Amino acid sequence: MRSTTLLLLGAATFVTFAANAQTQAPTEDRPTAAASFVDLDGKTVGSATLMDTPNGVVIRAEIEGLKPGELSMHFHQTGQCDPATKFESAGGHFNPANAQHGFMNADGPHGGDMPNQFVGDDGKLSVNLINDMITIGTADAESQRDSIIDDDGTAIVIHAGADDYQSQPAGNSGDRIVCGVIQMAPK
Ligand SMILES: [Cu+2]
Repeated sequence: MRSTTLLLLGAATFVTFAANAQTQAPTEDRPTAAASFVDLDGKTVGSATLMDTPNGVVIRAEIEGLKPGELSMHFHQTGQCDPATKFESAGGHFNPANAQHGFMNADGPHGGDMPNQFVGDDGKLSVNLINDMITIGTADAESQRDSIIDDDGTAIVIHAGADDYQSQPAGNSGDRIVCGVIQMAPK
């Protein structure tokens, strides 16, 4: 009799613990990632943090030493930022869905497309946006989000000019001037 009571108590404790873990899982287990940006001289000019959410990836970034005005920023398909190649090493836009480039394109956009950004007179860019086409977790068929964490990595590339949101393949956005490789945060 006594041992049965103890067993029941043990089972009840376990059930309570399991229920708590399940409630907390969605926020605690969200993956995060980061990037360190370099310019064409290979100098570090800023950093970004990426946070997965149920609705896309929040990107926060601080970059300095830029020319004031409008410029563009995309995810590119390869996680290699080699200044010697003028960041051509990062490949084309992240685009596993084989869409066309641009928010103005009925057959677009690329998963890596993002809105233009503005650099202040102090040469600093402060980014806080959500890209709802991607995930840094597992690709999600239901939401049609593709994971940017793949075999050859992914990079964020900043171009010298604004994206016109329609020209192929990259919005006529000018030279690649800053690049950062996405690194998964350790678990
Ligand atoms: Cu680009």
